[in-house]
Amino acid sequence: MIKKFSFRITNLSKHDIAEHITAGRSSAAFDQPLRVDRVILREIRLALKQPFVTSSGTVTDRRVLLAEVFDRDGATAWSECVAMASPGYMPETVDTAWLMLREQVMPRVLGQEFAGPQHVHAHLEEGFRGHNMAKACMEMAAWALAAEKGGVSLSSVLGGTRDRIATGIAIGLQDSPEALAEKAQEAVAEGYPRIKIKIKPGRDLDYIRAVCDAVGSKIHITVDANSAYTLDDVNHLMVLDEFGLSMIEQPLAWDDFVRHGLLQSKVKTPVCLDESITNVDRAEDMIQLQSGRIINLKPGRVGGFTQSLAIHDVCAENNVPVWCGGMLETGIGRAYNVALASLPNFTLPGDVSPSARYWERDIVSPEWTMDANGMVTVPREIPGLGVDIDRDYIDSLTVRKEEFKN
Ligand code: OSB
Ligand code: MG
Repeated sequence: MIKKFSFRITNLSKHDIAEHITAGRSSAAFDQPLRVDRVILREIRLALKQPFVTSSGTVTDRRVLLAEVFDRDGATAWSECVAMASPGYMPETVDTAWLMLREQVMPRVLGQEFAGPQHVHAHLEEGFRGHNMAKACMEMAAWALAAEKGGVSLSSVLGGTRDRIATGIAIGLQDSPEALAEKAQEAVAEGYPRIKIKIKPGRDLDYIRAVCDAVGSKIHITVDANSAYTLDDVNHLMVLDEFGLSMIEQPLAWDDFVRHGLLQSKVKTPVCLDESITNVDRAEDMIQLQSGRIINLKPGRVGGFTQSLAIHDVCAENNVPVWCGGMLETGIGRAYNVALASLPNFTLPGDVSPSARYWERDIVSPEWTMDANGMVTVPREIPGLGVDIDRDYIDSLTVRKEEFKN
C-alpha cells in the first residue's frame, strides 16, 4: 500500500519568495529603487597561506571573480562570485560563471528598473535555470547597492540583529592525525569556539579521535565529508557517534536527500546539509524527508540573499538551526557572509574566519579580524559592506577584466 503523504510543503514558488521575505520583515531596502547601468567583472588570483585540501580537491591559488556594480544614481558596490576554479564542490566554475554573467545575467539586469533588491532574484530565474553562483554575484550586489543608497549597513537591510557573530575554523585534510591535532590545538589557542575538520574514507576515525583527544573537552567539533561517502558506509559512519560531534556535514552525494534521510535515521550525530541545499524548496525537502537537522547556508550556493532569507525563515519556523558557510572568500565575499550571519536564526558558529586565516594580505581594509573568543564584529553602523576596497591592490592582482554597459 502507498503511504499517504503527510508532508507540510508550503510550495514557495520562485515568484512568491519576494512576498514571503518582505512579509513580517521591515527593511529600508525593500523600497529602494535600483537600476544598474554599468558592471566591471574581473578575475584576480590570490594565494592562500596554506593549500586547502578537501575530498573534492586542493586549492592553492584562489581564482576569484569580482564585480564592481554601478547604479544609475551614483551608488557603487563590489561583490564576489564564490565559484571556484574547478567543479569539484558544485557544477559552476569561475569560467562558467563569467560566461553566464556576460551572456545571461548582464542582459537581464543592465538598465532594468527594480523596485527593490528583493525583486532581482525572480527576474533572474525567468527562463534561466541553475547557475546560482553567477546569479548571486549580481543579486547580492543589488542588496549592497540598496544599503549604500539607504545609508545603512548590509546587516541592517537584511534584518540582522547581532553586533558580533561567532566563527569556527575549517581545517583541510592533513597527512597524519598528529598534524591535524596540532592544527586543532593552534585553533583552540587562537580562540575559535568550533573546529570543523574535513574527512574522507581512510582519513576519518583516527583523525577525529586525535582531535577529540587533543581538544575535545574545550570546543565543538564537526566534520565535513563533501560527499565522500555512500550508503555502503552507514555502519562505518555510525561509529562516529561515539565522538559526540556537533554534526556531520554532507556525508553523501551532493544532490541527495533520500539517502541522507536513511543515514540520519541510523546515526545520532545530526546530519548537516551543504551542497544539497540549492534553494528554499530543497530546505523544505530536507526538513520533510528528515534528511538532516542543520543547514550550512551559503548565499552564493542558493542564488543570493532573497533565497537565503527564505531558507533562514523556513528553518526558523521548523527549529532547524542554520550557520553561514564559507567558500574561501576574500574580504568582499566575507562582508556579505558576516552580514547574513547576523540574522537571528544563525545560532551556530559559521565558517567566517578572519582574513589572516586565509591571506597574507586581504583586498579590504580594515581586514576581518576576530577577538580572543572567536567573535567577529558586524559593522552595523557603517553604510554598505562596512569595509573599504583596496583598488590598487586589486588592480595589481587582476588577470582578466571586462566592462558591461547599458
Ligand atoms: O564544503 O564548506 C565547504 C570551501 C570551499 C568549498 C566548500 C567548502 C569550503 C569550506 C571552507 O569548508 C570554509 C571556509 O571558507 O573557511
Ligand atoms: Mg561543506
